[in-house]
Order: sequence, then structure tokens, then C-alpha cells
Amino acid sequence: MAELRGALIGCGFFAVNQMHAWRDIAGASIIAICDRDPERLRIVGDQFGIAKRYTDAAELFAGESLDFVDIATTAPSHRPLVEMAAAHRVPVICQKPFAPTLADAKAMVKACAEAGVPLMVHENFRWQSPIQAVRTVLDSGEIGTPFFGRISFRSAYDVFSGQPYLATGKRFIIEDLGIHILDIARFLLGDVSTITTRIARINPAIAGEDVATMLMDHKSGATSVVDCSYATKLATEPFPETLIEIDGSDGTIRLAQGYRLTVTGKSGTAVTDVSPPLLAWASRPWHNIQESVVAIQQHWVDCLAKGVQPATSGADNLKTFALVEAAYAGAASRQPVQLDASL
Ligand code: NAD
Ligand code: 89Y
Repeated sequence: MAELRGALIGCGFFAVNQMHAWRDIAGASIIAICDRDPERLRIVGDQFGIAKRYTDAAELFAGESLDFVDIATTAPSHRPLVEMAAAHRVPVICQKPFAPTLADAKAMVKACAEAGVPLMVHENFRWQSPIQAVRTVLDSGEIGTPFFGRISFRSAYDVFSGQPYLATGKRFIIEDLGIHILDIARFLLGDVSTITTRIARINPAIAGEDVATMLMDHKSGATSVVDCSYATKLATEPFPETLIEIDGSDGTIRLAQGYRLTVTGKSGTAVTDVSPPLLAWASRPWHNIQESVVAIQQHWVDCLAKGVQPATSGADNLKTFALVEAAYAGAASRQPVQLDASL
């Protein structure tokens, strides 16, 4: 198959990882980039040797023949850009958070479905190799049927220096980071029927919540706790590790800090190191996230080749996004929120 010709829109902080990852992937390459900020366009264009540069996405779509577009801007621009891609019949990847509201996200899924173009949300955390290792253990049946999970992300890492907009929004940790952890809970334990949420803001220098604790009923019958914090100072900073506890009818899984996976099940106890590889262009501690960017982008290319829906399609991600909306609604009302009503 001929190499897919892609364009990347949004040449900011995180897009650099996506550009590196595209260079690692067989079967696709980025032939044009776009950013409304000429300085970001210059920096990324020069770093990755991309000659075709646009400051206006409409001009990019008009000027290039594309097999896909990778949108790496922040949420406010996602809907117009995805709808532009759909109008040009160009398959589209969109960064998380999918949109500012669930209504926008639904409209984007509808626009792409009506245009017949694939849509994947860049929901990469479930593609981290330690998380995939947990999924593999569940699939093996070693711990039987899961009845409890705790998916936990607690850190005091300074994310604001690289992403200053995170300090200014009314919403912070659930929308930015919790969205990944909620998606991991869905990935491991299935879809959710009810969520109960408590939030807090500990850091006085930011506008949104930096602590969230969520209790969920999964349709499988399992219960989970998803807890996130950017206000947790620990002896060894775990960023960006997601820690996992799953209890099943025949055993347990523990993914502990330092990427140590302990499985106690039908065959006894096994402890393995599931550290992600440090890719040539990656840097600690981000290497865990960076590796998952390659994995999800490779998945996109594979899905386009096979003509199948990506695991984190727009339609799938509506269920993760609905959890975010339900968490904020439940935090405000202090009441449990049913999920099916919003989808
Ligand atoms: P950023 O602000 O550094 O970069 C966004 C870039 O998009 C900017 O250069 C801006 O000029 C450009 N842009 C915005 N609107 C545009 C438009 N309409 N047309 C062209 N260019 C436009 O943001 P960032 O920190 O790189 O984050 C981007 C997205 O990536 C966010 O949604 C963030 O949540 C997400 N992110 C994801 C991960 C992950 O692991 N999946 C990690 C970090 C950030
Ligand atoms: O934006 C966030 C994300 O998606 O992963 C980590 C992060 O960069 C900061 O919370």
C-alpha cells in the first residue's frame, strides 16, 4: 500500500511527540503542517523538515490532497477543525479532550459518520504498555472475574510550565488528566452506569480542581474508584504513572509505582517489570506517554489499512467524555449521576 499522506494541525507542546511518533511509523508520513502561530509553525517545520506550512487550516485542506489529518490543538478548536476535515472527506484524529462539551463531541461524531470518514480520538493512555499488560492479564482469565478496581494517578509534577492553559480553566484535572484515567477504567472494567464524584482545589494558584475522587458502578457488576490528584507530594514523584489494583474472583492484579506488576492468580504469584521502553527521541519521565503515542498512531494506520474502527473511535470516546461531564455534574450536585441518560 502507498504511504499515507497526513497533515498535522497545531504545532504546540504535545504535537512534537506526535511528529516524532509519525517518523517512527511505517505506512504514513506528515507532508504538511498548520498552526495559526507562525513561530510554532517555524519551530516544528524546521525541526522535522516539513516544507509545506499553513497558518490557516482552510488553506491546508484546499491546498493538499490528504489521506488523514492529525489535530493536535486544544479543545476549543476541535469541533470546527473536525467538521472541516469531514467536509473535505479526510479521515481525522483529534486530540483529547474531544471537545468543550458533550453536545459538541456528539456533533463531531455525527459529522464524520455522515461524511463516511473515520474519526479517532487521540486517547493514548490505554495504549501505554503497562496498561496493555494489565489488559492481557485480565484476558488470560488468571484472576477470574474482576469485581473491584482502583485506578489511581496522584502526583505533584509541575504540568503548568509546559501547559500554562491548564492553570487558567474553570475545569482542570478531570477534563485534562482524569479523562485518561476514566478511559482506562472503561478499558479494563467496561462501561459505566453510575458515577459519584468529589473534587477539591488544593493549589491556590490555579482556577480549576486539582483533586478528584470518583466511585463508579460498571455494567459488568464491578465497582471502581478512580482517584486523581496534582496536589500529592510523594517521596518519589510518580508522574506520569497510573497505578492499578484489580481484585477478581480468582486473584488480584497490582500495578505499582516503578512499573512493577504483581499478579496473584490461578497459577500462583508472578512479579514482572513492565517498564515502557525509552524510545530514541523520548525523555524521562514522559517516555511512558511518548511510547503510547507511537502505539495509538500505529493503530490508526493499521485501522485505516483494514477499514475497521479504531479502539478509541469518536463514538467510543463519547462514553469516556460523558463520564467527564457526569463527574462535573455530580461534583456540583453531590449526587450520583446515571450515564445512560446523557448518551
Ligand atoms: P499548545 O497550546 O501548546 O498547542 C496548541 C497549538 O495549536 C498552538 O500552537 C496553537 O497556536 C495551535 N492552534 C490552536 N488553534 C488552532 C487552529 N484553529 N488552527 C491552527 N492552529 C491552532 O497545547 P498542547 O499542550 O500541545 O495541547 C494540545 C492538546 O493536546 C490539548 O488538547 C491537550 O489536552 C492535549 N494533550 C494530550 C496529551 C496526551 O497524552 N494525549 C498530553 C498533553 C496534551
Ligand atoms: O494534558 C495532560 C495529558 O493528557 O497527559 C498529561 C498532561 O500532559 C498533563 O496533565
